[in-house]
Amino acid sequence: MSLYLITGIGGFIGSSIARSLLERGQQVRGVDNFSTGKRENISEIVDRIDFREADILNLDAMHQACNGVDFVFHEAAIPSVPKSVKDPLGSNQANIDGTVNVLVAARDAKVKRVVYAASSSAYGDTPTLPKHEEMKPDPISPYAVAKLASEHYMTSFYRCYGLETVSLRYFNIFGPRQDPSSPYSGVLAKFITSMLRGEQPTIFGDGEQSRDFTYIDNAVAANLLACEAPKDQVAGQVFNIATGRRLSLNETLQLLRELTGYSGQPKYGAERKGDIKHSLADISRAEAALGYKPSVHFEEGLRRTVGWYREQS
Ligand code: UD2
Repeated sequence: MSLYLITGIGGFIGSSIARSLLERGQQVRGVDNFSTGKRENISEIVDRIDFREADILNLDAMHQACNGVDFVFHEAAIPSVPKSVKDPLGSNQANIDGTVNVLVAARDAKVKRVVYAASSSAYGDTPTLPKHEEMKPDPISPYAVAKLASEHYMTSFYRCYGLETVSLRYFNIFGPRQDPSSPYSGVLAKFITSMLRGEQPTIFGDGEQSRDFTYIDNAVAANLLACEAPKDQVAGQVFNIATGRRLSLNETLQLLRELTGYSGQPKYGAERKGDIKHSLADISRAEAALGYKPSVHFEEGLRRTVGWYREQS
């Protein structure tokens, strides 16, 4: 049995990793300051984990959290493109300074490996599709810059201190428990919950922008594989985690009309600043090095997600 630390355990992705580890009989410790995470995401598991309310910007708390830990999943972040455009300093602190704190604490505690929640936003709007890891990054938003900087810190800590790190570039992860309630929430959580309420969803731009939407179970599986993969294949490296297929928002909305029963039309608004047009991943590197294969395809993930939000409402 290993001890895993999850930063951002109250978040949608962190709490999903925690549940999966508990199902496998592993020991879980988690930290969250609930700036974006939610207590209800861990309410049903809180008595089976070692939970500490703490901010990743508190280095002492991170040192204590890393004590005795085998693996760290660093999921804590302020995860939003538009929020970072509005508040670049806040994004920089949480998404870069916070990462360096976690890395210093993990290095000092001699953690075996740190797996990091990187972002597809690092690629920016370069026209080449699909995006593969050898491409030169071209981040647009402060959020994308911060996520890319933290990837570089991951690699730097492997090179300078020998701390094994793996960066997983998530492509628009979605699924149950993703927070729909903030103006900065992920588009699918917002669309699904408003359509289930019979309310009109808003598309920013013409709706022809596309994403490689990735169901949460695929991301969780990738994280577990990233801990198990041999060091010489993964340490200090970056991997796309996605499905290798993209859909436009207009196409997605059509699928959601069938799944939610919402028959109205969307409202079209102004394009969002810092947004990118198309996103699609080449996942061959993750397949080869991690043995990653997306097991839940988009439509099935969407069906499960709509089912979950419907149960909640
Ligand atoms: C970026 C990253 C993603 C993850 C995420 C964290 C890319 C391609 N993806 O997601 O991997 O790191 O940041 O937040 O950079 N939209 C609407 N209506 C709404 C809400 C959003 O039309 O009510 C549009 C939005 O303008 C964008 C698309 O939906 O074109 C997706 O937006 P998002 O906020 O769900 O995710 P995105 O792509 O910024």
